[in-house]
Amino acid sequence: MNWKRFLGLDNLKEQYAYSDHPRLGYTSAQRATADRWVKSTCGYCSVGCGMELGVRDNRIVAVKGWDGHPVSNGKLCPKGLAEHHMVSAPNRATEPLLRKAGKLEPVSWTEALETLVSRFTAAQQRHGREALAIISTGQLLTEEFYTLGKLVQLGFGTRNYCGNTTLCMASAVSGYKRSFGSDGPPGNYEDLRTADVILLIGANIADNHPILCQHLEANRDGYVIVADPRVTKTAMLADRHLALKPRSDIALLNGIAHILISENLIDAGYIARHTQGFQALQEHVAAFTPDRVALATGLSVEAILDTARRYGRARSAMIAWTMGVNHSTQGAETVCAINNLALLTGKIGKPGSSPFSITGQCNAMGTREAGCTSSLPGYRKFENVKHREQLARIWGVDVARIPDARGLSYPDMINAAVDGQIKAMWIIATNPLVSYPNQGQLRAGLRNLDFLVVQDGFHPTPTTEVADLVLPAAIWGEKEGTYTNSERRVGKANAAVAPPGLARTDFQIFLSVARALGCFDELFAGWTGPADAFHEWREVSRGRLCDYSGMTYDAIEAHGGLQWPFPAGASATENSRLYANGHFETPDGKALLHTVACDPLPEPPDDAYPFVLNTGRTVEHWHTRTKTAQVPLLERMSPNAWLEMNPFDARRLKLSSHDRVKVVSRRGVVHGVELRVTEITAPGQVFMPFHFHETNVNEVTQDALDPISREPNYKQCAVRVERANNARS
Ligand SMILES: Nc1nc2c(c(=O)[nH]1)N[C@H]1C(S)=C(S)[C@@H](COP(=O)(O)OP(=O)(O)OC[C@H]3O[C@@H](n4cnc5c(=O)[nH]c(N)nc54)[C@H](O)[C@@H]3O)O[C@H]1N2
Ligand SMILES: Nc1nc2c(c(=O)[nH]1)N[C@H]1C(S)=C(S)[C@@H](COP(=O)(O)OP(=O)(O)OC[C@H]3O[C@@H](n4cnc5c(=O)[nH]c(N)nc54)[C@H](O)[C@@H]3O)O[C@H]1N2
Ligand code: SF4
Ligand SMILES: [Mo]
Repeated sequence: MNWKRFLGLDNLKEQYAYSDHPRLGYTSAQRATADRWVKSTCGYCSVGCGMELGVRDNRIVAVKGWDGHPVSNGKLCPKGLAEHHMVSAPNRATEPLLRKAGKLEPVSWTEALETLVSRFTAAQQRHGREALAIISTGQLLTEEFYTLGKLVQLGFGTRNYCGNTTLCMASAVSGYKRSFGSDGPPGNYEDLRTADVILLIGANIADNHPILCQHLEANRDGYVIVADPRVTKTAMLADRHLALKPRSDIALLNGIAHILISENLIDAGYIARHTQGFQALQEHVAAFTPDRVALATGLSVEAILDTARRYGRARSAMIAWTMGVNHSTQGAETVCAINNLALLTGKIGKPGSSPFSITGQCNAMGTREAGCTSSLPGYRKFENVKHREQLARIWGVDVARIPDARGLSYPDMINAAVDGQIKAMWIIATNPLVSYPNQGQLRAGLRNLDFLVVQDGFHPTPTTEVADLVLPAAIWGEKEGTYTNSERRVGKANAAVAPPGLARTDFQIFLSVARALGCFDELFAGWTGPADAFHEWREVSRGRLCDYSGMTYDAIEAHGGLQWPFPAGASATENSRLYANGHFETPDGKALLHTVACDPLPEPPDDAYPFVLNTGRTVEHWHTRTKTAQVPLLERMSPNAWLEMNPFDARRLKLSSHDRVKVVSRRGVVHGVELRVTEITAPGQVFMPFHFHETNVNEVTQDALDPISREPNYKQCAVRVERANNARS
């Protein structure tokens, strides 16, 4: 299979080179004559491609791939290639806006910052410190996360700090912690290039991590298996597609474990030396016979046996997953069931062998490493007194100021706002009024707040529009710092141009807030730029799993990124892996095998709501489209939302392609969606992308949460589909 041709990556360079953009006021001739090129890292997804930004007259006029970059070697996907178009888009936020008499009015930064501090502290004085909640993102720089974490935990003194990463990677984080004692993806992209068998579970990399396909393409002999209920582009590229029933992954994984054990395809020595819990797992999976698993998953016994045998017999095998696993009330447990397979066979920490979470946002990893959300900086644990003491020492503060338990998770904050416990909120670089599940509950929470600050690079967005205060932020291309990609590679992002109007980098905004709050001298004395935060963060990470202590900005740039752990003297070119020595981050150094039960769907289909609704993405758009809707080429390729339905169901409902339908759940309705009748989606299931706020699928999704990770179950809810009388109904 020629992946590049299939994905249309063959001729993309040409298309972009010759597409003029009159609205942005320049032509391709001008673009070809960029004055200078600035090296950077892509700011969309977690693949972390290297790129060069062509600059002329304080505009990024072109983008090209960075030849020889270890991740992307000169290639970029459609979003990356068009990334510069959104930087100078007309709807960038350019000035602070404060709601006065119901209307957002421009104000000075001084007034904006004084208002933020006085309203936040007033809410905290009246209702307790934890009445203030902060929701951030996976899209800031690590230096910004580190700074914000200190500001929130030590400056404002609230533990209620979380991010959109809980809508995304939380299940992977919890699963890693439960199996291995720490967060941290063990493998790397080299595994995609070298593994004998690659099992992708609920990961549609052809749309969502396109440049990873290049690594698979380079793996001439690798056998690719894709487990996804939908016939995604990735499934079409695979050697075998396991079109399993929604959320039957646990049955499949337990079934594979059963076959591995019963056919003696396990590594008994590894299990004895490096794991705990084998006996219980063996007893638990005994019931998951191929016949029963076939019934639970809808797959053939042959497909299940073949998958297990290939995985077990391979010299090296990788299991990579994304949101088809994480977006579930059993997300964390599914991750443990994946980790079980790697541990049973000893396929971890070796070339080509790893369980591997593919991250989502460009720097979701950075907030996991350095933020203060679900753990303390440097993967330290809130509940570990030694960890708190270490941090207190480095920061020069009393240990009592470092919380001994995490605060509320993002969805729990929304629920607490509905209940009246959260009174003030600061939302940074996320757009919940499109992306949060069950929008009705979110609106009820936001309505209840006394004060809402939204800090975004764009305005208006559905979320900035309801804010009391909008802070205009610089975005990718306008600021400097680091992003960590899925394979723990720390890449450098650079400022190529100045931000528009009065917009400031998030880093500078956090320092200004600290000054207005009066904690700058205590927490950030002498800091002027992100390099100061990076310097301190390196010390904080020293000796930890995510050790940055040997890194410098120059070395990161020179090598196209460095993978942690990177203590002084580490190799810049060797691909690093975690747990190569079989030692895990648990008290006794052993990994834990988990017994995972198959729970029913939180909202099974029934007569009134007969379809299982699956939601996700398409290659052209980024999340809530604040960015990609500004790029005409991407908009033209994917101008509106659609609902995929199998011909079998369409015939029954007397619907055809391009009909307008409404999607109805117990929580809400999406009106006027275009129907696509296609066998991509199986009978009884429908699929819709979540990018379009105009037809927002999150009006109908459910906010059932994983009890461990608190991640929402975005991938399955029960709906019915009806013909719409017109586009609005
Ligand atoms: N173009 C583009 N790329 C992106 C993004 C974007 O918005 N646009 N977002 C980035 C982010 S933040 C993320 S998190 C990643 C997400 O990347 P992916 O996880 O690849 O994206 P999704 O489309 O949300 O979901 C992946 C697949 O899960 C499948 N799935 C649904 N239910 C199940 C199930 O029960 N079992 C299994 N095995 N699979 C199931 C869906 O059919 C879908 O194909 O993409 C990143 N890259
Ligand atoms: N139904 C359904 N819903 C989903 C998902 C799904 O699969 N299905 N996926 C979920 C997942 S995995 C994710 S990650 C979320 C993503 O959901 P969101 O985080 O809401 O999506 P984005 O559009 O990336 O929002 C980022 C916001 O930050 C702004 N921004 C960009 N760069 C910067 C910056 O440097 N500084 C500041 N201050 N602002 C900036 C952008 O303009 C934008 O408004 O959606 C979740 N929602
Ligand atoms: S694959 Fe991801 S990191 Fe690479 S260019 Fe595309 S969006 Fe950017
Ligand atoms: Mo995500």
